[in-house]
Amino acid sequence: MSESKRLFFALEIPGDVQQHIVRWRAEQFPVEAGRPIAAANLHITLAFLGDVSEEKQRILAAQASRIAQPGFQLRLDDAGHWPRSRVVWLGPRQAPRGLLQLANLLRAQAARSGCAQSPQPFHPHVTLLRNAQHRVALPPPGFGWTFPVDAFVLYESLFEQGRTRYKPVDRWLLK
Ligand code: 3AM
Repeated sequence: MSESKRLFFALEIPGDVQQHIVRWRAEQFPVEAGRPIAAANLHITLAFLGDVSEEKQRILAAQASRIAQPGFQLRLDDAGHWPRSRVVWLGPRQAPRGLLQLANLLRAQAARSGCAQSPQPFHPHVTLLRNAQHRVALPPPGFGWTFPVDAFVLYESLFEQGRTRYKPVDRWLLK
């Protein structure tokens, strides 16, 4: 039997934007607000797949490779706190249509392949802090980073030496 991998589709955040975000995060949130996610792990999940066999990964990758849609600009200019999941996040005030279309398609393909999808509506976001269990003062409006999105990625979620690491395993261009 082949080994399964914990996988998800996501958008990358460019390295320079990751660095800007973590600097801004350190200024905006006190250390007790929650556990900061490492710069290299900042991403926007499009579809969580769970533990996936090699065979199912091949099917999902083949479906992903047939997606034909143009890239888009993404502006991250909103932040919030979800007390139930204890997450502080960064996201777009206005999600681009291309982002919603891509996520909907990947989530529908995943569901058809037997990867259960959350019934919650899709809220595109970058998780900034985890274990944010107390009320958090949110940054005043006025922040924001804009970047072009020209690809989406299949990541493997690994837990190594006490740390989570997201390893890109496949990548498709939007064009
Ligand atoms: O992008 P974020 O950080 O919100 O919360 C997990 C993370 O999302 C989410 O998948 C991303 C990469 O790990 N995730 C983990 N388990 C999940 C599940 N059972 C899940 N999303 C939905 N259902």
